[in-house]
This record gives sequence, C-alpha cells and structure tokens, in this order.
Amino acid sequence: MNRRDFISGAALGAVAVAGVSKVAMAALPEPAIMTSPDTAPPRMPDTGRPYNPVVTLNGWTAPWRMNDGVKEFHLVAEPVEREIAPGMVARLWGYNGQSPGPTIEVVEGDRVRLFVTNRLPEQTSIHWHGQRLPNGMDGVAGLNQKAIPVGKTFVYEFVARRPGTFMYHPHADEMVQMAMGMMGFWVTHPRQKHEWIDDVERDFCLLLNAYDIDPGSVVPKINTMLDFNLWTFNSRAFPGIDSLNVRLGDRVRIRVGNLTMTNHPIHLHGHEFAVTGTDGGPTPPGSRWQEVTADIAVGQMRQVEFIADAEGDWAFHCHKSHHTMNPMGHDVPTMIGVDHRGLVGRIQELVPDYMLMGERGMADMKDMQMMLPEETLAMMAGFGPHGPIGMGGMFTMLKVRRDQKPGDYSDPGWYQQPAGTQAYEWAGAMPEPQRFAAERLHQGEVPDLNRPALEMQVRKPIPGAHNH
Ligand SMILES: [Cu+2]
Repeated sequence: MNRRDFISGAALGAVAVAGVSKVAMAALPEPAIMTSPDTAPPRMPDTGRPYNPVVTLNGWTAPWRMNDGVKEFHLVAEPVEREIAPGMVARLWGYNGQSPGPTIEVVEGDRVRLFVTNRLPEQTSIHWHGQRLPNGMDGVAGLNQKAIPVGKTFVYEFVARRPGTFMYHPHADEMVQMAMGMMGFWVTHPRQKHEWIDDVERDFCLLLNAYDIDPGSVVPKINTMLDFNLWTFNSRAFPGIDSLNVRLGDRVRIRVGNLTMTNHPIHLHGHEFAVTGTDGGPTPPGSRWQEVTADIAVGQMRQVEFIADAEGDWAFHCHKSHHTMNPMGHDVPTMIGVDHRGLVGRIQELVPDYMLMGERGMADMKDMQMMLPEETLAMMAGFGPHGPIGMGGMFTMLKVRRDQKPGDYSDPGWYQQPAGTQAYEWAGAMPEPQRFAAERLHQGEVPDLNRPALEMQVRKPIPGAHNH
C-alpha cells in the first residue's frame, strides 16, 4: 500500500466507522513557518478570487489551500524567537515562527477555515477581532468555546462577510499572551469594485505592539500594565523597521492596528492623508478630511490613504516622544541645567564606569557608545545620511522616489536633496538681538545669566489669620 492509499483508506474508514464531518477527516494543511523577520514581497493569490495583495512590514502573508471551495489556513500558536532589531532577539510567543503571526488575506464572501494548533505551554484561543461571524466562532474562551488545550487543534469556520482591516489575538489568558506577542493582521479585500474603496498601488500593514523587556533580558515581563519600554511596529523597533518604499505619484494605503495598552498618534511628514477605513469598514468619502496625524486608540484599526506626491525620505512615527525611544528611556532624572562640574571625577573614584548624562539635553546619547548588556538596544539609534537620527521604537520612513518600479518594495537608499533645498548653516553677519531691549521695556531689567540662580520670595503668614 502506498502512502496515498493508506491516507484515503484511513479517511474512508473514519467516515464508515465514526461518521465524522468532512473537516475532521481531511488531513491538516501543512503549517507554513517563517524564519526570517524580513518584509516578504506581496503574495499574489494563486487560487480563489483575485485581489491586490498587501505588504506587511517585516512580516508575511500566510499561504492557504483551497479545499472544495473553502480557503484553509493553519495557524500554530507557539514560542518564537523574534529579532526586534539587529542585535536583539526576544523570546516571544507568536504564530508560525514569528510575532506577529502571518497576515491572513481573504476576499469578501470567501468561506474560510482556520486550523489553530496550540504548541504553547498553556491553553489559548483566537478571537477574530472585528469580524461578523457565528457566535461560537468568536473565540472568547469560556464564553464562546472551550479553550484550546495544550497540544490540541481547533477549527474555526466562517464567511468573511465585509471588506476591511481586522486583527486576530487570543482571548484566553490574554494579558499574558498579548504581552508575549500573540497577534496578527487580517485583511478582507473587496470582492468587486466598491464605491468607497479606491484601488491603490501600495497597501501596507502594521500592527502596533509593546513589550517590557529588561536590559539584558530576552523575555517580556507579562505583568506590566503601563510602563512598557519597547514600542514596536510589527514587533520591530527602529532601526529594525523597514521603510515604506513607494513610487512618486502612487496612491498609498497604510493599515494600522493597535494592540498595545495605550493610544498612538501616528504621524506622517510631507503629506496629508485621509482616514478611509476604521474598525467598522470603509468610511463614506463625504465624512473624510485631511490630516497629518491619526490617533489610534487601543483595540482600533485605521486605514489612511494619500498620494505620495513629494519625493524624499519622510519620517513616519508615533508622536508620543517616549514611543520613539528604545529601553533606558525611563528612570533617567532630568539633568538639564544642572552643573555637574567637579562631580564626575569624585563619583568615578567610587563608581569607575559612571557617565554623566543629560546636562545639555540627551542628544549626545545618540552617538554614545555605552557598554550595554547583550540583547539590549541603544536608546536612540539609527544613522541617516546626515548623522544619527536619534530615534528608536515606533519610527520608520516613507521613501518616495521617481524611479521606484511598480511593485518594487526594495529600499532605494537615502534621498539626495537637490541643490539649494536643504537647511544650511547661516554664515553671514549676526544682527544685534532686539529682544533684550524689548524685555528691558516690559520687565524693567535685563536678564542677567550670571546672577545666582535661586531667588526666593517668602511671604510670611499674617499673625492671627487661619486658613485651615
Ligand atoms: Cu505611541
């Protein structure tokens, strides 16, 4: 008996004896495992309805198999090693070899079957965030189904009913499992031309996630509620996040989902965008307005769109300044204006490695070569063509180029500013500052930078007056 005969024989036997469903008797689709954190090129659909695929930054789209008109995926929940940025590999939990898991791409009206195998050390489940589906497929362990025990595979089946941007994540011990990186993106493409959905040349996905990983450690702290120290796009921190590389004139869509514990005002330089889709689907064109920052609350998805009509390397980042920092951004006292002269040498007698930080701001830390524990990212990192960028975390760039080929997502390198279009150092004469004279008029004195810094006015209590 060859292998095929054996399998079909076993299947027939199962039908004859147990009368189980066709699903149970079909062999599981082989799970695809991704070992690279690189951005995979768009996966063109080889079966099923056609669509224009998305690109997941530093991620990939899951393959499927068609089984009797049903799109079948196999997700494996498991411990993974995820490179957060070159030099730092974290031990997370994820799906199919990475965190986030693979992006699921289907078409409106598709019948979808998802096999979920649990290779974690504890039970799990998957909630299909934002989908319309039968109640028993919604994935809240205890409420809609039993949790998936360790070592078991559960099957979810539903029709992808509306086009849009969705996410998936566990709804079983989710504080732990999401802190460990279990989440993924889901895109349902429109079945036909939709009056509220434009065709785009570039369609990017990024999931906002956050971790608390102590310097020198590789496993996230799962009980952290607020004080995360790694802010990431698709579990990557700048300079580990690929840039969004597009051709001049492209219509670009960026889909963002937020599975951190706080909101993120996502900001794009050099262009205005409109929010063309939310958790609930595409927005009516009459409701849209142009902006440069979209705040994305916890649990929300947003799609923004714009025409990339300005060449250059444009920053794209969360506007909370601590979210564009890597670890060590916390617990550093504010030292601006504090005079340390003479102090460093005395401390170094006691603590030889002592370094002075921050008395003129913290920009110096961008190029500071400190001894960091292994597996720790520099607080501000990434070099541009004009020096250190001084960013980490949720930061990357939109690179718009005239000669970027359609469908080419490779990094075009740094933008060369045309002559005469870059900020430059003033080398001419300095006029006498006028503002000191103005201040003298208003305040009756000139600010004297050499006088003692502290001057206190003490108002004595008035005897007999009791204000309590
Ligand atoms: Cu943020």
